[in-house]
Amino acid sequence: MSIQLPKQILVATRNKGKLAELLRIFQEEIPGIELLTLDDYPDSAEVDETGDTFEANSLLKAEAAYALSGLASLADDSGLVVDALGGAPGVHSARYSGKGDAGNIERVLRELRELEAVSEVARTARFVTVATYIDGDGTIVMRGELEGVILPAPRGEGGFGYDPIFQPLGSHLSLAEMEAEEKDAISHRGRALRLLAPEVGLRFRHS
Ligand code: ITT
Repeated sequence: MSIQLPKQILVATRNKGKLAELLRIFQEEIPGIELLTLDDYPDSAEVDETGDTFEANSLLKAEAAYALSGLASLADDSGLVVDALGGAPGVHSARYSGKGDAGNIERVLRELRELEAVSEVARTARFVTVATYIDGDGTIVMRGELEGVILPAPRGEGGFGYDPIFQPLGSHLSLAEMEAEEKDAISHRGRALRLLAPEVGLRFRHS
């Protein structure tokens, strides 16, 4: 029996922070695979994320990448789920304020403050990633979550997105105060990819 690795996988995200994490984690889990990015497909259209679940949007993005490239493709749909905000920003995390990461953070903190002005509020939240991989043999979907609390104000310069206001349970650091590898080891994205990678590895075995 020989093990044959594919030449290439297309990592289908336009988010630079996410891309860096996906490349780092996937490379570590399945070394020896060439990872392409959407920079290799400059004319690819942005995918309309019309689904109302992380699973639906992750699948839309993976399918679009696979249709575009014909290559094995990996997509990540993710977001921050804040209990006191009824699960918002959720699947709308990327464009919650329409004003980028800083605006998104501001909106979450403002909405929590407004609730706190009325009554006591739980600041519990979780990050969710649904990673979807598609090749000629079909689709693999894995979900990873990270539980934590929303801090009263941003802390740290690392990571991306909502990292400065998210403190994982059991940690005294925000995700933005951690080293990249420290975040990967516990993150929603790390968890989803560490579940996905062995399944992807199995796909490439030929008897
Ligand atoms: P692609 O669709 O091109 O992958 P996107 O940024 O639009 O990029 P999503 O729709 O999945 O991706 O939105 C995810 C948003 O959730 C992202 O823009 C961040 O605001 C937030 N997010 C996801 N993972 C995060 C993480 O690990 N740390 C901080 N924020 C994160």
